[in-house]
Amino acid sequence: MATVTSSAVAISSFTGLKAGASSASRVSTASAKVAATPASRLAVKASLKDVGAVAVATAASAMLASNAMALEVLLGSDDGGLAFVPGSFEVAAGEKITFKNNAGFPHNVVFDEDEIPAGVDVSKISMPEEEYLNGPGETYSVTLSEKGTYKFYCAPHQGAGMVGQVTVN
Ligand code: CU1
Repeated sequence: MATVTSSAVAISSFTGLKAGASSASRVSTASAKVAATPASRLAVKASLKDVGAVAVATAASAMLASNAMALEVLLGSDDGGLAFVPGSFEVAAGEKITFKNNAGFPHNVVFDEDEIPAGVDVSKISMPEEEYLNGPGETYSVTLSEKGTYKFYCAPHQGAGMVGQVTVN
């Protein structure tokens, strides 16, 4: 049972696909358990590629079970890396995306005005460049309604490679 729980957590945080608030709180609780046992966390990471297909299937079922659509992206990887996790992902138009401080903060989320669909106002989807999420667990949420590919970055860590991409379908 413990193994199943760990896998489910890894799937949720790495694909960012999940549905609803009840799912979110379950992930938080289980994340803490995983973090407390470094060995199992490593094992989960190592198996991520293998469970990728399962992750998609699980997320799809969860979404069918709930109309609430939301996706969570971690700011900073569990090992302290300056990255969005996942760094590249897809959402449905109108699906809420929540960026959540995980490690290595302060972070922020700024969309690149030259790398978003035509007609989208970059100031309406970005955090201000000089505004940061400073505390653990702080979030920034955005909903994208125009289909296309959007690129974004963390202003303080762009130079360190903290960039991401989302495709809205
Ligand atoms: Cu950052």
